[in-house]
Amino acid sequence: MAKETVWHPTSFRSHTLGQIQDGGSDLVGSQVTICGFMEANRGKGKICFMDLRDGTGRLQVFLKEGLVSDPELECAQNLSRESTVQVVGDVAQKRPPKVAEGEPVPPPTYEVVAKSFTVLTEAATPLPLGVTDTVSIGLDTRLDNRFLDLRRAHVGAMFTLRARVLQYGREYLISEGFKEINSPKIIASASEGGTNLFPMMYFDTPAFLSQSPQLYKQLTVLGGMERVFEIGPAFRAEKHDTYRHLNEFISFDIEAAWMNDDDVMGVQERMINHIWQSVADNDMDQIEIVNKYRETQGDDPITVDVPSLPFPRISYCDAIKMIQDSGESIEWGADIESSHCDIIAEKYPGFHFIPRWPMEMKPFYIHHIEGENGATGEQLSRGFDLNYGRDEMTSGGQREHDVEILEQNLRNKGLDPSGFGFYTDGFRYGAPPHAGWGLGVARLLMVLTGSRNVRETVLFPRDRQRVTP
Ligand code: AMO
Repeated sequence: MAKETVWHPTSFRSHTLGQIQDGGSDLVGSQVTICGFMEANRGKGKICFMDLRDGTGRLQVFLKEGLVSDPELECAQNLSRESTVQVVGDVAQKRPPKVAEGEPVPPPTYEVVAKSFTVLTEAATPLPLGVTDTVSIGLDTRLDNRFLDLRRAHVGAMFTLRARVLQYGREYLISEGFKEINSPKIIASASEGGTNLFPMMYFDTPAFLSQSPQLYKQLTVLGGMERVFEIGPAFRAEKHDTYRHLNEFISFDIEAAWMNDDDVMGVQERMINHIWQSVADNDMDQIEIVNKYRETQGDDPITVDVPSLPFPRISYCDAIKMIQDSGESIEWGADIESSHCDIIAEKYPGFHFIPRWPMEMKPFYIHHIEGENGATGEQLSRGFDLNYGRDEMTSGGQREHDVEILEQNLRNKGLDPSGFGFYTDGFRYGAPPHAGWGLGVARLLMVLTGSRNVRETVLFPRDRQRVTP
């Protein structure tokens, strides 16, 4: 599992700050070259202390008259925060703090005593936002200056956690025989219905940005790849303006032959369980950084509670009944809105599946259920959602693999099968039963990091108001 990272020296540095911070005792007395952003500088006259930060940690640098030149010392004392510097010096153990008798002695810490000091770039002042401040900063200012926002410890930790979630998800699926694929993002026909497409010109032909890898992941499984997954962008021209919708998002998709809806729900819950367990085993340092910031904002700390298996399954029919029993008016066949999800979440606050939606409400590629109808006689489907609390994380289902029914499904949705020949042809020469799902990565991260807005978990979000940076 999580292997030790190998930090080879680069042209600019011999060691990372994290290496010295964590492995300082072996390095005491050795000369190192380090680089970093200068977070703070203290001291006048003959000395200066600088706090440096790189992508691996933080370290104090000590500069002293006589050990560095006078211009170097003066430059260090007057340097603006967030400037980048390179330091050559010797690793030393810091003088331990005085502790009262009987108090535990803290572990040793290290610093670099500079022999030479170079400014790589000087940061302009004032900074558009404070990197070490804990004052709350508006989301728009943060997103406009994401390059600086990311330098804040808890924001960096959130994106480290995001990278880990993708890593653990990948490694889990690979352990179940899935292979990673990449499908085209420039497409000629819609997969999730005809609306919400971003049109574009592909040379002289009208085309669209892909809403989902749906049709291509299916074609790959029809091609015999058996189990595939993709982590890639999906584009939706939806006019939503909510905390959980973006116009570009990363969709984590799987598709697998010889599986039905129940089977792929199993894959999903095992994968999420593995992700949470791996974060609990390896990444609590990042969670603590996030919690340290949350404390300054008066927010409750986040905990990593590994969800137990299996996740609850509340069929669409049972969900409707539950909502009706609570006194809300909802008809069988209606969509389950967020306010309805709140009712379900009272009983099932964590991850829970809602399987067996009416066929009418699911896309044309979803498989129907034989011989079982809904409350008012409608056809049920093998489509499901995964929710966490009030938010949908995933949609998925078993796919229709009988080409005649598939073409009828297209017609039922008002779509012309002739526009889908590249897809339906894939079913004419032997088609395995298959199933899959698509998971919104940012929404899963919201759950893990206790974020209230999906934009917190996306580096450069694209919404109706924002297309830069
Ligand atoms: P669906 O359209 O439900 O299903 O999308 C799957 C998941 O993607 C996320 N998602 C979004 N996240 C942020 N902003 C949006 N605008 C947005 N739209 C969707 C959600 C959602 O659950 N092809 C099917 C999947 C499948 O059946 O395999 C599909 O795309 O978390």
